[in-house]
Formats: sequence, structure tokens, C-alpha cells
Amino acid sequence: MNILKCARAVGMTAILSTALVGSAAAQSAIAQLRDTSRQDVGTLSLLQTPAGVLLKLSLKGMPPGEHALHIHAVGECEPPSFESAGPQFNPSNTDHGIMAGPGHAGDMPNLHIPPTGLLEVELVNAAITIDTDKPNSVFPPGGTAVVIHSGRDDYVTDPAGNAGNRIACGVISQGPITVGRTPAR
Ligand SMILES: [Cu+2]
Repeated sequence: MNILKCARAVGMTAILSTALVGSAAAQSAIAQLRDTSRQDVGTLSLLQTPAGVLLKLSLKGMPPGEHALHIHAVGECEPPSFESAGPQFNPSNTDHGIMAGPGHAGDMPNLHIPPTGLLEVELVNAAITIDTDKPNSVFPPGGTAVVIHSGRDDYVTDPAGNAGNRIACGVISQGPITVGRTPAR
């Protein structure tokens, strides 16, 4: 009886430490956004949660108005067109637009940037993960990038929501973040 209890305890410890190691390995990511003239326009922080990836976007110096926010399928941001970021991230091979169906994993709500050009917003994307072992990971071979467009996403038009030019781009990379709970300093 005592031996069995002991074995159970050891098993539980092993499971716990595996979970801790797993969570420490790939729980956060960050993207530094630049505009078409390579100016720093803010950051995107990504934190894995049980409900999806919590994204915190901090923007500055952006043109006011409504702008599409997407994750694109290639981790390259070559200005001024940012076409290097490829099409939208779409691991499930579905049509674009949340009004047309499940949409792309890279589909997200439009941003509303005020006249100051500054915006702080948090949102959850349940269609992506930071876990590198999953097909919908933001870290496939070649990476992914966050892209902001000149216009709004109409949430319907395939493949890109009729959102116009790409005006800001940031490669998503693993790194420390400030989303959610602020880390102790
Ligand atoms: Cu896009």
C-alpha cells in the first residue's frame, strides 16, 4: 500500500514538472512593427492561454481610421510593400472572412485608430497557437508576421478582405512580453 502511494506521488511529480517545462518553453512571442519607411510603430505581444492566444497591440504613429489586422503566412517584412509576408495565415485552408465562415486563422477584428495615432488593444485569437508542434502554430518553418492594412477588412472578400495595401508589418518571434500580468522586475 505504502509503495503504491509512493509510486503515485512520483508519477504526479513527473506530470507536474513536464507541464511546467512545457509552459516555460513556448508561452510568449513578440513582434516589432515597422511602417513602409521602416519607422517603429509599436509592438504586438502574444501570450498562450487555455482559450487561445492573447494578443496585446501597442501602436504609435499610425494613420487614424479603420484598419485590417491580420497574421500572414511568411515571417518576412520587406518594405515598402510587405508582400514578402505572403498571403494570410491559413493553415486550415478555409476562405477568408468571419462573415463568410470560420475564416482564416489569421483573421482578426479591425482596428480603430484614433486621431492621436496611438492605440492599445487586447484581443484573443482562438484559431492560432504559440505551440510549435501544432499545425496552427505561429511558428511554422519560415515563420509568420503580423500585418496592418491601409483599409478595413470587409470580413467577407476572399482572400484578404479587400483591405488595401500593407502599411505595417512585424515578424512574430519568440521573446519576453508584457501582455496580461506584468512580469515582476
Ligand atoms: Cu492581411
